[in-house]
Amino acid sequence: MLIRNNDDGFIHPLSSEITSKDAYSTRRELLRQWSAGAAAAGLAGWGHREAFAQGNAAAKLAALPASQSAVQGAMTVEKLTSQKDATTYNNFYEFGTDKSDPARQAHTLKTSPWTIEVEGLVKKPTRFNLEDIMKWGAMQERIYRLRCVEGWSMVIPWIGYSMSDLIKRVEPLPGAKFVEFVTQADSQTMPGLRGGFLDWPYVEGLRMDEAMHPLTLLTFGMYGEVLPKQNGAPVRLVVPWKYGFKSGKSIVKIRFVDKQPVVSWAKAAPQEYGFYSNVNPTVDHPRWSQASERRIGEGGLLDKKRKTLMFNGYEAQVASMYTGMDLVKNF
Ligand SMILES: Nc1nc2c(c(=O)[nH]1)N[C@H]1C(S)=C(S)[C@@H](COP(=O)(O)O)O[C@H]1N2
Ligand SMILES: [Mo]
Repeated sequence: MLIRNNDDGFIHPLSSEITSKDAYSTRRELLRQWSAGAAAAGLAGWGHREAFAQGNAAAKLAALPASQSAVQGAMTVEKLTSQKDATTYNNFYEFGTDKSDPARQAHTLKTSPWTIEVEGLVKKPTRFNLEDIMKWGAMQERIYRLRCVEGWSMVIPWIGYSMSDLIKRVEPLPGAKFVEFVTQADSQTMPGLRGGFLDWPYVEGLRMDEAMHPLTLLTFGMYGEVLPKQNGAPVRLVVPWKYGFKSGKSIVKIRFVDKQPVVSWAKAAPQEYGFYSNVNPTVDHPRWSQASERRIGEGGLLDKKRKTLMFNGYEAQVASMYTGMDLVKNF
């Protein structure tokens, strides 16, 4: 069945109703349209981001080749958010709390050399070079929605491999029940560390089965290129069925632990941000509803809203991990 998108007349099939080959060519077409139409999609009121994009046109990022992903749910065919929007409207509190801060300030982040320390309940705790880690899985492109807890969302072609590839490689011990992700905290290069309400470093965590889920992406790139600094270079997580803050950027440590880690947002405001943070439109944030979201690039200031889907639309793939759990209590 062909669905007509009311906003722009763009026609796209439901991913469940097409073969993956069709999905891929449709996706290619999307990519083509996206690159052709990115400038035209620029919206009034977003001028500072336009200015940024123009001012930094010279900052070319390296291409990151990737193949099509066969993982279920990774082939969502939806109109992509423009690369400009995805790289200039960001949350990365280490570089400031305004959405335009990371794009303006993250250029100071030093991403090379980069190492990740694998610690805790693993066979052999080791510090690895990014270049080595990048070889532990086949780079795949995956189109995931990312929904921020604040009520906006984007559709981004990420590049990486399943976190499970790394986990298998480092051989966690049976006692490892959770994985903690510690991100970079360098007061020399990250102006946001001086102020702010979060304890640094920014820490996130997943239960082992969540971390092992094939959709959980250890992410090195987006839009065919390595990650821009404001999007969490050189390596971040993307957990598509959880609110955006679970997807830690610029990871420096991966720690296997036996107890549920104390994660940054839950520590800062435990009534507002739980450990699980699954996208759940039926559980309101204490200060706002989570029933709908604004897709960045759609409607702009007119604030067109779309209904937020359970598990951000990945219910078929992930719901079974939470059977028997009270998702209102475990928010
Ligand atoms: N280290 C770090 N990672 C982070 C954040 C942050 O402030 N610091 N913000 C999170 C939030 S709230 C969101 S919504 C996503 C946004 O990712 P994007 O800006 O690349 O879209 O990154 C997440 N990862
Ligand atoms: Mo967020």
